[in-house]
Amino acid sequence: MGATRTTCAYCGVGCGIAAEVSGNDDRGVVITGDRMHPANHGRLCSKGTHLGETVGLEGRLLAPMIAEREASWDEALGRVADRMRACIAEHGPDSVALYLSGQLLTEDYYAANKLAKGYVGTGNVDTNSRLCMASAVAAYNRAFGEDVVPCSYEDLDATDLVLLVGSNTAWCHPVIWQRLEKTRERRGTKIVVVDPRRTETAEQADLHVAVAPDGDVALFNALLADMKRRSLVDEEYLAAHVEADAGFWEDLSPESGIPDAVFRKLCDLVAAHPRMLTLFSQGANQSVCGTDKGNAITNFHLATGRINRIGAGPFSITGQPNAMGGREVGGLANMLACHLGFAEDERADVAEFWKAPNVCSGPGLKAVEMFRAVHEGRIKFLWVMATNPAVSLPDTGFVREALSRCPTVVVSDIIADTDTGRFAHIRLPALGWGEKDGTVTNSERCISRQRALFPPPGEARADWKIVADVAARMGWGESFAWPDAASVYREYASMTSLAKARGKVLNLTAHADITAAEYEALEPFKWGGERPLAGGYPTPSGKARLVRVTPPAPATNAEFPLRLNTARYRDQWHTMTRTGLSPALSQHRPEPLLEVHPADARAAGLVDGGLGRVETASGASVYRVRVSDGQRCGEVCVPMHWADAMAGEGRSNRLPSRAVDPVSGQPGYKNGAARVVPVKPAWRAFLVRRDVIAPQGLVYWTRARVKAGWLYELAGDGAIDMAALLPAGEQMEVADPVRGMRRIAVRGDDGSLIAAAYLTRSGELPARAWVADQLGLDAASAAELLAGRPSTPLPDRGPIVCVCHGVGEKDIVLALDDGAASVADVGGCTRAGTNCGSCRPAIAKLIKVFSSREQEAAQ
Ligand SMILES: Nc1nc2c(c(=O)[nH]1)N[C@H]1C(S)=C(S)[C@@H](COP(=O)(O)OP(=O)(O)OC[C@H]3O[C@@H](n4cnc5c(=O)[nH]c(N)nc54)[C@H](O)[C@@H]3O)O[C@H]1N2
Ligand SMILES: Nc1nc2c(c(=O)[nH]1)N[C@H]1C(S)=C(S)[C@@H](COP(=O)(O)OP(=O)(O)OC[C@H]3O[C@@H](n4cnc5c(=O)[nH]c(N)nc54)[C@H](O)[C@@H]3O)O[C@H]1N2
Ligand code: SF4
Ligand SMILES: [Mo]
Repeated sequence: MGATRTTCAYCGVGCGIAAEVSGNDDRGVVITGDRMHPANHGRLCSKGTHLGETVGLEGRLLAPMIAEREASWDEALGRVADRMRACIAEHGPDSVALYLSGQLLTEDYYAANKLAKGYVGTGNVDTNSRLCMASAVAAYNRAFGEDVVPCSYEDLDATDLVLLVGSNTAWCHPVIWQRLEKTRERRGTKIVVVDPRRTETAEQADLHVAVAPDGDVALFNALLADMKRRSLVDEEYLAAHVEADAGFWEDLSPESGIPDAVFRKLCDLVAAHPRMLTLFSQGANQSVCGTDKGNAITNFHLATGRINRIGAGPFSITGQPNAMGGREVGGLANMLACHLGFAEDERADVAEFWKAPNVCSGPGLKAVEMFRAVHEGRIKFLWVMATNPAVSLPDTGFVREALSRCPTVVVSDIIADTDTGRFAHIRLPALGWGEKDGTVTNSERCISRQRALFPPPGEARADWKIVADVAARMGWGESFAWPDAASVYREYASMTSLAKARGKVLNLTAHADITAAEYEALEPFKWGGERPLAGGYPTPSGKARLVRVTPPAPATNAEFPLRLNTARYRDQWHTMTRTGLSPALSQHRPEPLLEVHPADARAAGLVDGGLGRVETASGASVYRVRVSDGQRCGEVCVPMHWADAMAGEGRSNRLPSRAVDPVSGQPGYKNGAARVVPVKPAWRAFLVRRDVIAPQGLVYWTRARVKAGWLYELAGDGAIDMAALLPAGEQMEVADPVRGMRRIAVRGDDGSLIAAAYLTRSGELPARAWVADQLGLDAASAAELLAGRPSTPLPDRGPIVCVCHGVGEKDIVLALDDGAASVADVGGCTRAGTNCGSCRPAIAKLIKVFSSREQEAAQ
């Protein structure tokens, strides 16, 4: 069978994939980059490359569930419709809410939006994109009059200066990063990273601006003030295409908030390179002043005329594979549909198009407010699709209280046990990546197809189909009678005529009559083209707007003196429901780390490799401490990924407050108030075992996927109940009561290792990798297992850097010792970095550290 061309399941880069299915029963699939796809031209990062490891049926939800019992679709759909109907009758349509996701396909989004806003009559449809790029959307709307990204990926190839603002591009949009690296090689493009942390992206930059948290508005205002002083404002462009808020120029403060020398360097770079692109992401958006940040950036580009030209513009890079599709169909609570709002004529046109009896009267509640309304009992029916709010919303203590109070929680997911699913009354099994069929829109407005590779597993159905089935039960079947995804897409494309008629850029009417065969063969294409705003701005005056924005006052808090940042890891995706199943992806960061500056660590008594608790006004969570001078003093950072399904601690959204940006409603995840305290458990242990357990009563535990099972890190006080941790089988044991050491290995009936636990109260624990590799094997002797290492010692490879070829940090240092001097040399010696390339920034960093050590040694 030939390869199927589809699109990656993960980030908003939207890489094309060629997938070759190797057999129908084991769902084996060989993944390669699609050379024909304009987003990646064949490149893939570590997550895309290892997609094949996450398409198995492990952990899948394969049948509808009512509470803990399997139900037929008939019963489950009937139950959902009955509850929804009763809720509307008793409490009105606004008591119903849908919480959607940028991981739905456009067709799913369209169907859900139509059901809620047109038929139920509730505006309470919002999406996790509220947590992601609502601020960028609001900024674009304020500046351009429509949510239109004015750039495209071609600009990455043709730019001379790139500012990466609040973006760890090398980890979160790796293929964009690789494209920028190529441009840098070719044109000498300069890269500036604006981020409080020295990330792997910042390590590679020509200039790292370690801005204070939320210092971006001040920085961009000062930058523009400096350009004005240098007469580099484009007066001609301003006169023709832009209007400024009253007092805009007078208010522009020259105070950059960063050290003068760094600011001067930045200004000189910016002055010298008119072909300048600003990519911004969560460090900009996830802030209580995120919309202002977006406008500070956009103001800069408008005022200097660095927009609508090749290689220039303010480019919001999106997170999820279909964050953009949701924005287009109207999945955000403050839009009706297809870039239309709630004006009388817009509502009337939508009602007519949908033949909808019940178009909602105005905007609904945005995500954080939506859950507040659930908490207060104003929303009584909540349907969550393709998102895990019990982990990903801020202040999950509150969110979980809300979920547990809600009379009806419906969850559509692909995974059986998610933190949110634990609160559901009804769970509906959805088709996942590789099974579903439809379209997604990436960061550059490029629409491409996701195509099915496997037949639907179990009872799972497409998300749009589940929505249509519920609509039918509600008596609205005729308007939801799509036979296939192509029909949904056709209806949506045709509906964009309403946007077109209003002079908006969004326009897919060319596809209003697309046939099923054409849809099947659909090639990636960009709505709006390369430079969608070059012909004028979709505002009444045709001009864009310079929005007056002023920097926020610095936040201080005596009780919680540190600033708390939350971020992503290179090889994990969000709440880990899928990437957490991949042994390769779990090697990079097997545990959630609390990154802290050496001075703050010293002051708090935290030690590298120990445990530390972060406390805020909302909650507390425990992490493995990583002391790092990549953090600014006074700031700590934790990952967003760990959920209760994966760990007993490290769930970071216990910590943030529910404060949001006043314009966009996006939470300020990246600048909270916190303090840290050391955690000193009486004992530490690790455990490998074939299956999943959830230990109780510990100070800390996490699990990470290894080839034949799971690796658990554990810590606790008082006695440890080994029996509760280990399965039945033939046990071997050593103990040293003086040092509080105990080691137990368990073999199954066939002699293979099914579990092993290593405990200490004061000493060291063995290295994890070899022990984890023995799971499921019967090769090692009892003595070796209890020693935790083979009798002929293997070289210690250090932490794994390249997950594709399993190359460790120490392997790379050896290659450097042998004379390797570049990332390419290291690749030649060790193969590290030669497959997906996601680890190349890490290798470059090792080279830098190594050569500076060599220099020191030489002096
Ligand atoms: N590996 C991986 N890739 C992903 C995802 C994933 O889960 N894993 N998720 C995808 C999704 S949905 C998204 S939204 C994107 C997110 O992609 P990114 O935005 O790159 O990811 P984050 O790590 O959340 O945040 C980026 C940086 O913002 C910085 N920051 C914090 N506060 C400030 C500030 O005040 N100013 C500035 N300038 N910077 C600040 C943080 O230190 C952090 O390094 O990634 C996508 N890609
Ligand atoms: N502290 C902190 N919190 C954050 C962030 C941060 O930077 N810091 N970032 C925020 C951002 S930008 C984002 S985008 C969110 C992401 O947060 P979430 O959306 O909550 O995270 P995911 O783990 O991607 O959840 C997707 C869920 O959908 C399921 N799923 C996957 N595919 C399908 C499908 O096809 N159909 C259905 N029905 N289900 C499916 C998955 O199993 C999973 O349970 O987190 C936000 N939360
Ligand atoms: S950059 Fe990686 S995660 Fe993002 S779409 Fe491409 S392959 Fe997938
Ligand atoms: Mo996101």
